[in-house]
Amino acid sequence: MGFSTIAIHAGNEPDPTTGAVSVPIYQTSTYAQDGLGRHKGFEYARTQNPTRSALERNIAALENAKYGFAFASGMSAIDSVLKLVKAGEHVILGDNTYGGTFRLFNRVLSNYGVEFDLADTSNIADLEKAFKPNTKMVFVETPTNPVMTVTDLKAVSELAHANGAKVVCDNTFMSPYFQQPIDFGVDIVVHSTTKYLNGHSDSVGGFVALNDEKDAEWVGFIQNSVGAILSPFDSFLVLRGTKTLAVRMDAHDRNGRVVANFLSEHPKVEKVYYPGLVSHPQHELAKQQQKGFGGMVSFETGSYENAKRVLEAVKLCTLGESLGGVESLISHPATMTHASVPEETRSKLGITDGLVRISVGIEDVEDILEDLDQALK
Ligand code: P1T
Repeated sequence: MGFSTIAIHAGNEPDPTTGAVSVPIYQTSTYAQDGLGRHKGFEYARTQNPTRSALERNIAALENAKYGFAFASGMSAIDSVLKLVKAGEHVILGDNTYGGTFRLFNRVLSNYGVEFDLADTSNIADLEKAFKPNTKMVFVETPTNPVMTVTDLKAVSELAHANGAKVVCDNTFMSPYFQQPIDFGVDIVVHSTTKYLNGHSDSVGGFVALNDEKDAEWVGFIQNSVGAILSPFDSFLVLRGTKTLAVRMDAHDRNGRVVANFLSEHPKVEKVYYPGLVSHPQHELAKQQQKGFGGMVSFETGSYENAKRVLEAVKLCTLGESLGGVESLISHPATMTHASVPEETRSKLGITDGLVRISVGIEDVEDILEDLDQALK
């Protein structure tokens, strides 16, 4: 079956009691039981909820995974996956991830004895040096937030598996429509469903997709034990979102390419970060591994003052955190999404004070270009 067919039908069976074509929002905290130890498979809504289960079947299918778990946010999904790692074990974290992911390792997990080191996962030789005897996991984002570095998922998976470690890929920027990491050997996929999967900037959520039965059992156990579950209403919203994922991603990709090309020729722009540009250092790899390039584009304006002027002059684009919604959003990574990353690391990666990130929406692209042009001028 094709991607759109799966997106529209997986998990979306007509409701067994009423025939409702759209999975209802089961807004209940508990379920009547027929007798002691006799129930319909639903005991308590932290543990099971039919709306959430439908979404879990849906996104797991889109990621070519057997198991899926929906969480209250992307961060709680990532935190739950990291509960597969024990105190005294080591994780290699990509040196450029969403700032919140770095903060989780640096300020939270480190207090519980989880060791970690940063490595440039796009450089296999660099990554190889980071392995230790107690390395249990490699965590990558590709393309990275916000400088769009692409990691070879097949090469990383082979290297990690040879060293007895699992690979986790944060697939938020691509969505399963453009990239299915499990097909390249990745063990676990995580998402912030807040972004493209939901797609309408009206829900915060996260997702974990995986194939290993034992790990899935543990992630499910953590989901129930810790309780950072996605609500029935948010599950409904994301389930509605994924039905149009393919058409939205195609539109983001079309506009993203046009905006990246426009910026790369603009006299006020020093550098553009977008894997769809032939000038991108991993353009060929991106073409092999991704089915599209998406709508995330970052660009260098040269200084904090220039960035501030652009960010405050835009009229159509909204200045704000987040990405992946139908509307264009523009942000300043250094002071917003990546403020928790030390300045030294930021400047090494190119997250300068002059860097601006745009989540290109699906408005008419001429209007986005006109807005960016007047703001840059
Ligand atoms: O915000 P939340 O749903 O908890 O997701 C966290 C997260 C995880 N992974 C990636 C790649 C992300 O980009 C994010 C959140 N990012 C933003 C809010 C942002 O503006 O970049």
